[in-house]
Amino acid sequence: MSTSIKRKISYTGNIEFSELKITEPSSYAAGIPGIKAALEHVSKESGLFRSLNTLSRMNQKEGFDCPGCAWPDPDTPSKLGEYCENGAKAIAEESTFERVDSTFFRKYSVEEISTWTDYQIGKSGRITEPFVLRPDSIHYEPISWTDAFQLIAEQLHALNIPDEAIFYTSGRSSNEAAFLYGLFIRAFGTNNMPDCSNMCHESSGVALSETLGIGKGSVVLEDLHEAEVIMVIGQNPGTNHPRMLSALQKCKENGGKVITVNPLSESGLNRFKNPQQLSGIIGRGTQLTDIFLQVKINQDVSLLKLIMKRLAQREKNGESVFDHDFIQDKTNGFDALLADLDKHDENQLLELCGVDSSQVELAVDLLAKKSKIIICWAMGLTQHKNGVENIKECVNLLLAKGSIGKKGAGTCPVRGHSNVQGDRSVGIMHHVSDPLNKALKDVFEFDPPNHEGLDTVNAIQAMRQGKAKVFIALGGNFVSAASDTIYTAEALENCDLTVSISTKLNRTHLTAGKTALILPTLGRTEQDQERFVTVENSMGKVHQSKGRLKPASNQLKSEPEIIAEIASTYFGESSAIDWDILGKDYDLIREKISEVLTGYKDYSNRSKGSGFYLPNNTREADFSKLPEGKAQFSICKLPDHQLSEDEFILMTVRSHDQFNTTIYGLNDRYRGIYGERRVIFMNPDDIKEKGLKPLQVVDITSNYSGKLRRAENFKVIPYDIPTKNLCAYFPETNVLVPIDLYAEKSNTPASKSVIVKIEAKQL
Ligand SMILES: Nc1nc2c(c(=O)[nH]1)N[C@H]1C(S)=C(S)[C@@H](COP(=O)(O)OP(=O)(O)OC[C@H]3O[C@@H](n4cnc5c(=O)[nH]c(N)nc54)[C@H](O)[C@@H]3O)O[C@H]1N2
Ligand SMILES: Nc1nc2c(c(=O)[nH]1)N[C@H]1C(S)=C(S)[C@@H](COP(=O)(O)OP(=O)(O)OC[C@H]3O[C@@H](n4cnc5c(=O)[nH]c(N)nc54)[C@H](O)[C@@H]3O)O[C@H]1N2
Ligand SMILES: [Mo]
Repeated sequence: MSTSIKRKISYTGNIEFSELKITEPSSYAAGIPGIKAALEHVSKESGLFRSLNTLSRMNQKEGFDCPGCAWPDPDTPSKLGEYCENGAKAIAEESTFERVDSTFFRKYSVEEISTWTDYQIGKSGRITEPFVLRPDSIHYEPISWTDAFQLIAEQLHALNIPDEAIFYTSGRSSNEAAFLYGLFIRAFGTNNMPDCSNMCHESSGVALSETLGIGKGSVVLEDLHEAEVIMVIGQNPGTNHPRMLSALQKCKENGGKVITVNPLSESGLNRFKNPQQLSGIIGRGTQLTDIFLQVKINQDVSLLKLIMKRLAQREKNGESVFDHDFIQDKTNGFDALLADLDKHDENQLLELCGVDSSQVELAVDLLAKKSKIIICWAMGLTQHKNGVENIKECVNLLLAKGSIGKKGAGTCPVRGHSNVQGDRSVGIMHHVSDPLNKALKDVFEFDPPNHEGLDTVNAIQAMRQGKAKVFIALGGNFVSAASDTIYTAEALENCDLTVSISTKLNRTHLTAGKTALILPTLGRTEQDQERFVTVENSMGKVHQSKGRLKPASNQLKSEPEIIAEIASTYFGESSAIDWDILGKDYDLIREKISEVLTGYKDYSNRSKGSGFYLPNNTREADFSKLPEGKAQFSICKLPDHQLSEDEFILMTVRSHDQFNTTIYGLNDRYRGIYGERRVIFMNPDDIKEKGLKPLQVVDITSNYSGKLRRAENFKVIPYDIPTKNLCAYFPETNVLVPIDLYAEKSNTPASKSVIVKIEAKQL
């Protein structure tokens, strides 16, 4: 074996500024600028005709599932194609004409590519064939598929125990790929299956399982149309789930009201001009938010307690507010909740949450009278130290109002990646599930490991400490997505082998182990012979997805094929499972899924057309699996942030032009930012108090557990954000998120509450 060199990799890339232009934040979402932006992105990347043809297939019954978010499709999609601006950008990104081929890697070393920004790296294009980075080299070079699989098998066999391998999953993989991957990993002998969920809705999963008995939401799309009140907390749907705006619009048309809880007044939640309606193009659009509660970062528990305290007070005054029959029959712990609310001081709660008392009263008024209430939430609640309790507090409100298990009411954690929920449902999970293990043993005749595996945070620690030596990723961009970029990069570089099954080049390919492989795969939009795959949307509906475009290269393999070949090369003749056949025949994979898991009967057939819903106990108000067969109220603590005079609390969010670590462009149109990502949003009073000026250049530092972290070069943007609160984009700010700062119970990195200081840059 060749000697291993230390490569000189930049973990963050170029931090120079580009051309910043700022305007007032947009007063509405979508409309003509949305259509224009969509067309610009698609025609630049892959030609206008090809793109329009592709867009018209998106989210149609015979088409492919949008590789963007997991928002469900209506049963009768629009003839125009059920897509949105950001879905169009996701397609453009995948169907680009740019290519990362052997010429590209001969020209650029990993050292050089690492100095580029994530935006530049992503724009390099689609990967055309398998590549290897040898221990003594700084250039990827082509390798045959057979040799690549052989290399993986050798390294896996060389481990002392299976737990020295880590198998990451991002959320774009189909159910078929994810099931096969989980099957191989367990047959190999480990539960080390960190996935992007760990950084995302893990807090929701934990909170909902403990309180309602299922780690998923309870509503379906029609419930949103019927709801009397929808609360949107800690979520920016205008950018991240644009098609949700149509559902909010329908709710409004039916007389419903929308309460928004957010430190920022996000344009997408204000006025919405639906691009698929004439009135949305030439009219004024629909005002979505009725009541805006501008909460301070991570003070949602204080706000929700205040709302419930005032509701309880009304009840004491003789108003009928809570659903006592539901509380009596279906829940546990309501009296304790009331007693806890009594202990809290109204003024303290008001001060903590920072919301105007009269605004809170408007919300209380509405909630008191209505019972068809839905709470939608996303990363603004999950990515805090008390992420799990944030969600439990939402469940408290819904339970008290009897807003669970009935039409037009319930929980709506709005998922991220298009199939993150499906991947979990079919077995990507670092925890041990006894029923799953038993079923796998019955169907496949092996003993799955019955000890817990590693999640994302713990997997990084294990690689860092040399306890894990092989890292395999089914999609994603681990180094840029995970917290503490430098720490995570060093952990990956510590591995003997890192393998990325990817569509496009990203930073994780550069923070490579001693040896690294890139295995290129088909994207969601591309033809996979005549096969189709299936995915599960945010509301638990499983349906098929079939790509139509010509693949980016004739050397790509599908994800199931790659996984099957890794497995068959590793096991050779010694496995009872016929991996080669499974890798070819997705109907057979689906048959096996239906034998192992409940809810997938007649899977292939039922997934055609508009698909089928998986069982969901909360939807039926069935809590029989919980203690005493009841849904559980929870007592949640107030978050405790002791900020010193010069400290701020920073939330790291998405701009309008990115999908996680994939940067589509440099604009954040709704927030009025153009041409630059290294910006920090700050309250004008704080800017003044610190003696700073708008657009001044600063560094952001965090000092957690005695370790100083620094993100350099950000321009200060005066913005309507609560004082002592800051906002900046990830992944640029992930260097600041401490590896050991994560949510209790779910281990989700607390990337929305990083304590930081601002240092004016000496230029
Ligand atoms: N176009 C596009 N679509 C996407 C993605 C993308 O990157 N681009 N990512 C996908 C993925 S994986 C996910 S998980 C989702 C993410 O969807 P979101 O969760 O909407 O994404 P974020 O940008 O992280 O936005 C968090 C929102 O929460 C608010 N917030 C932050 N902290 C707090 C808080 O303490 N309290 C409250 N009440 N609000 C807070 C922020 O102001 C912001 O509006 O989107 C999915 N869809
Ligand atoms: N600071 C901070 N950090 C965060 C967050 C935050 O809000 N703040 N959000 C977190 C969240 S919610 C999430 S979900 C994670 C996301 O974490 P990841 O899922 O790991 O990251 P992505 O950026 O979505 O991954 C993009 C890469 O996936 C590959 N890819 C795209 N499509 C496919 C496909 O069809 N198949 C395969 N095999 N590969 C494909 C491409 O190579 C692309 O470069 O990031 C988390 N990190
Ligand atoms: Mo996510």
